[in-house]
Amino acid sequence: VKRLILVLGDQLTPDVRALREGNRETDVVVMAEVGAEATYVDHHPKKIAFLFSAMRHFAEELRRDGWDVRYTTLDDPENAGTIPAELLRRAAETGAREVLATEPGEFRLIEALEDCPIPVHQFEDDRFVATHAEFERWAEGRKELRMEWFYRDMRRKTGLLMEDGEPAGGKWNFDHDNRRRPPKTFRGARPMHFAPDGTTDDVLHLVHERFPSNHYAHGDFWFATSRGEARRALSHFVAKSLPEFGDYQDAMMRGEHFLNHAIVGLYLNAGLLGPLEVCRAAEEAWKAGEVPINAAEGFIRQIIGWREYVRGIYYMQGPGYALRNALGHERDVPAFYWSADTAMRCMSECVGQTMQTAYAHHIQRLMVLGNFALLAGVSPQGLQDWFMGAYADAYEWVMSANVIGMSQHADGGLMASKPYVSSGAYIDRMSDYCASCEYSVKAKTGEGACPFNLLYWHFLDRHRERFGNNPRMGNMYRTWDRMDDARRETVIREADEWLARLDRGERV
Ligand code: DLZ
Ligand code: SF4
Repeated sequence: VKRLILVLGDQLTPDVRALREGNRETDVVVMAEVGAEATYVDHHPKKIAFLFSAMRHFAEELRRDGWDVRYTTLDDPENAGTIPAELLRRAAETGAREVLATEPGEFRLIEALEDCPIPVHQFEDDRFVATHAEFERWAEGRKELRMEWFYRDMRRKTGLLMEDGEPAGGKWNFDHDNRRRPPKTFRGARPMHFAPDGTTDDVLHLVHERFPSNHYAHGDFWFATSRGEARRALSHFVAKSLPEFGDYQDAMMRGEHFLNHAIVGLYLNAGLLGPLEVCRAAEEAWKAGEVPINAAEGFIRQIIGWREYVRGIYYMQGPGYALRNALGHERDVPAFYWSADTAMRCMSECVGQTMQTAYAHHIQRLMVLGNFALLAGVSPQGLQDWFMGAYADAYEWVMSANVIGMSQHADGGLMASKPYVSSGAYIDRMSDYCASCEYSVKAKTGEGACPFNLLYWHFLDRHRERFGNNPRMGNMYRTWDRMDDARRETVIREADEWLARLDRGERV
């Protein structure tokens, strides 16, 4: 009997579960570029172009491997517009009565497949180190979830950077060495660029016509769009950037969009690379003496530690997680998240590079874009939608725990024991942004005071009931309490005035 095998845009792996379960002699692969997936959030056109081009290249690969692939392009007049509707159309066309699917990375789509009039069997996606059951077993009965403990289990499970059952180099985590302040001249090797081929050109043209974004940039597309290219990008990173990746991992420099970051998250999350092949490449380079342990460990931890951990939380917590708003934050995402038009240099740099490249690194996301939103009381759901659209690597399974949990503390502390807030001083230490800002990072109040400084105290003050007794925040509250009353009043009044200007749509 003929069955359909659904392959989604982020399942571009030859041995993805549904393909393994299927039969290439009798089954038919369904892939579709659909309006519903391309518009459920305001995606960056480079994200859409990357996925469509990678999907088209992957479909060709499958055909070469002997699969019958029914591929629907976005501009196909028969295009039914959604994944379930495309499945029904292909079922009618082929006579198939059943669909094999790999579980999607978003509950929205999992539910749509469950509701599909034709039976869809959703197999667990096993392109990850930990299974759902394994994560749940690990999490069960723990009062607090902390990535570090989970990560050690994943090191033991994979054997990565392990020597006779002990962590290589005598420590599990070398992060202490990775938070150095960057020298002024710090640059980094740029990620490998790929010239668009004919397939990518077609897609770029289509995306330009159909998704004429008035904020995100279309031009200068250089992402890898096939597995072969993605592997070359990985090798390039390991050779050129990984040796220096560790030391200044958290640094931010004006006009330098990539520093020594790998820019493989989008390839990993779409399935062009697998987590273990990426980690083994880093481990091999360390074994060969080409990269120091702090760089290899820090990189591998992002993948088998953090990436697996946020995924585990998403599936364990269920669809309600993304709706949580423990701090009751309701402000709209400020307009400058789409325009970069703000006097705050850190924000204009991070938003501007996002608009340009569909990429920003973890500290730009967490300590600038996320930090500001948390301090200003922006809706976590609004912010999550923004992140989902802005970044080429974004899907809900990876974004929810990062944005709702880690960044916005909207899960009430499940993921992080204290909120990730900082004043301007942290940004100044890790970047060269403040030197060219219209605000002064040194000024705590008055004309030109850095908004991060004002809003930091505003945040602590308005959430005193929740955080006042948090031992990890004791120092912050003691500092606040030591200020005299008049000063505290000035800070709060100026922060309120600043927020009022933001709400009136003034340039801030
Ligand atoms: C993100 C995305 C976009 C923009 N377009 C498509 C598409 O047209 N067809 C498709 O199969 N997948 C697309 N995707 C990826 C899906 O949204 C993704 O599979 C789900 O969000 C689950 O992770
Ligand atoms: Fe950002 Fe404040 Fe520094 Fe300006 S002074 S770049 S607003 S941290």
